[in-house]
Amino acid sequence: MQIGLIGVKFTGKTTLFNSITGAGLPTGQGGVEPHRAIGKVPDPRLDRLTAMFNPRRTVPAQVEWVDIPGFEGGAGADGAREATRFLEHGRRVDALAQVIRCFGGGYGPADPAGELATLALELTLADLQIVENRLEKLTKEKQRMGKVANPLEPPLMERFRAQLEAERPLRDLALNPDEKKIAAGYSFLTQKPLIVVLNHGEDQEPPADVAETARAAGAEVVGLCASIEAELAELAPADAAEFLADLGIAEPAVNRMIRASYHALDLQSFFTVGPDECRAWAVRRGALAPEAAGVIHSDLQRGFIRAETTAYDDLVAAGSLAAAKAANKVRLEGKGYAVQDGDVLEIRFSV
Ligand SMILES: Nc1nc2c(ncn2[C@@H]2O[C@H](COP(=O)(O)OP(=O)(O)OP(=O)(O)O)[C@@H](O)[C@H]2O)c(=O)[nH]1
Ligand SMILES: [Mg+2]
Repeated sequence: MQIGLIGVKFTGKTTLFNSITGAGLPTGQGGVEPHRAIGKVPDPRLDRLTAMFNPRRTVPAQVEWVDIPGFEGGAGADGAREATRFLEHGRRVDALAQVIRCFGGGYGPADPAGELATLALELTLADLQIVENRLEKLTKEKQRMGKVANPLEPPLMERFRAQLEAERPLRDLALNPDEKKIAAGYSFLTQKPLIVVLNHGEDQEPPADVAETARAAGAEVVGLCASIEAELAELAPADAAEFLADLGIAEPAVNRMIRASYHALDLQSFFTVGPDECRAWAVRRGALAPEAAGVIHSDLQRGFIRAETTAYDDLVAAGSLAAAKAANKVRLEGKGYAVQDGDVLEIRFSV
């Protein structure tokens, strides 16, 4: 699963990318090629399990981040349309995280509402272009063959066109499974989950009106200060803890952003525990136990028998797996079990 950092130039995308992935890319330089790196998903529950099992290693869940070069937003939508490359990179990721500059300074006055509107317009126009091309093809097909291959498609594309012309994102439309299947073939930008990151100055609050507009468009909104996050990411753990205490917060703000992105991707975590390794694994929400087993190894999915399952809260309350078992909190779940966020699993299998 990939999350793309997107937005106009000089909003702090690369600064944030570095804080999330430790990539150490130069900032303030722009560039035209996207960068990719893996980022850990911070999870206090995994820290707690590590304290409980004292394993040889701890492995957090991971997602891939793509730092997409910024586009010119200053000239408004016309300027932005010249640079369509960022849209192509955006099309290839599973979710978009728009970084918006709320701090002033050397890059001129901040225009967070303008940045939000400009990107929304760009994504909408790009999707509209695809829908119109498709409708044109469908009309020709109808004229030539007397019918179209999939009669569901023309009315769906008409619905998409109306939605986009009203400047509303496609993610707002309720689609049935057949319609979802059709839409999936097009990688529509306004259908992707959107996280809006309001990058504010050191002593500022994120603008509430912009946050509200973004939420109304179905985005998850996170406020943070990327330069503070970058500083934090470079500190030794003890110094970082002191810095956080000074700020009066329990963890770096970027952690909230990573988790919001993880949720936007519709992912959840389950855990495996033991003396060798405590590990968090990313799996689709709603996944059944064999699919979760398959995230660990394909053999575990193929030969799945059952999953010994303990809810995270039950394990913590009991204090150990043995105590959880004694308290009847370890369940034997079969192939039809939908894995829940925080489940601690031990997969029984035979191949
Ligand atoms: N004051 C302040 N400056 C920041 C903040 N975040 C980033 N910057 C600065 O803004 C400049 C641009 O940051 P980048 O992270 O390179 O921005 P970008 O969005 O990757 O830029 P492009 O790749 O050109 O689109 C750098 O000089 C950063 O140091 C912040 O929260 N506050
Ligand atoms: Mg950059």
